[in-house]
Amino acid sequence: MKYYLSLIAAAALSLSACSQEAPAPAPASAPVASAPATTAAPTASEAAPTAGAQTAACEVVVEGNDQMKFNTANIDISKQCKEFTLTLKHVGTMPKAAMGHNVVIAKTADIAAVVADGAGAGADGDFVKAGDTRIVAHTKLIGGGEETKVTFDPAKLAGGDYSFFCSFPGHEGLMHGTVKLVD
Ligand SMILES: [Cu+2]
Repeated sequence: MKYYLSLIAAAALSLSACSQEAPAPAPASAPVASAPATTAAPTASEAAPTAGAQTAACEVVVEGNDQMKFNTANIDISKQCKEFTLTLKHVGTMPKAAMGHNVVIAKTADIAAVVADGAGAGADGDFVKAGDTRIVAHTKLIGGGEETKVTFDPAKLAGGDYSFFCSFPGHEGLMHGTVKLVD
């Protein structure tokens, strides 16, 4: 009985505390404010490894530079991904006409033909032949400081040996890597 009474008293106290004045919620907001702070920390530390551990997320950021290099040689895509987004960042400063980059995904065996046919499209055509069915996905051609992205269905990669590469004439030799579906 004593227990019940004290419960009721506590309830009454908290009720009156809540309904009466602002000071009651104020201390409550202090722990609330610290909660996002603690969740923000792990989020930030998760973000860092994302560049290397691409399998976890259904997206990847690939950087291209003025030295005609991508910053990765492998893109692993989880089979769980319904769609996959590839972001290309040109971290250099050279213009598109001189050092433009794109990312094209096609079968490794088709790279040479896709690049050769893409050359005719010119920079304005992203060095990609219009309607090229060998291409699974490709970004626009961009210059230094620019960024672009493309989203595609990873199921298209099933059962094949695929690569990503830049189809700017002369770049593929240095700018290519594998694209694999992983568990
Ligand atoms: Cu390039």
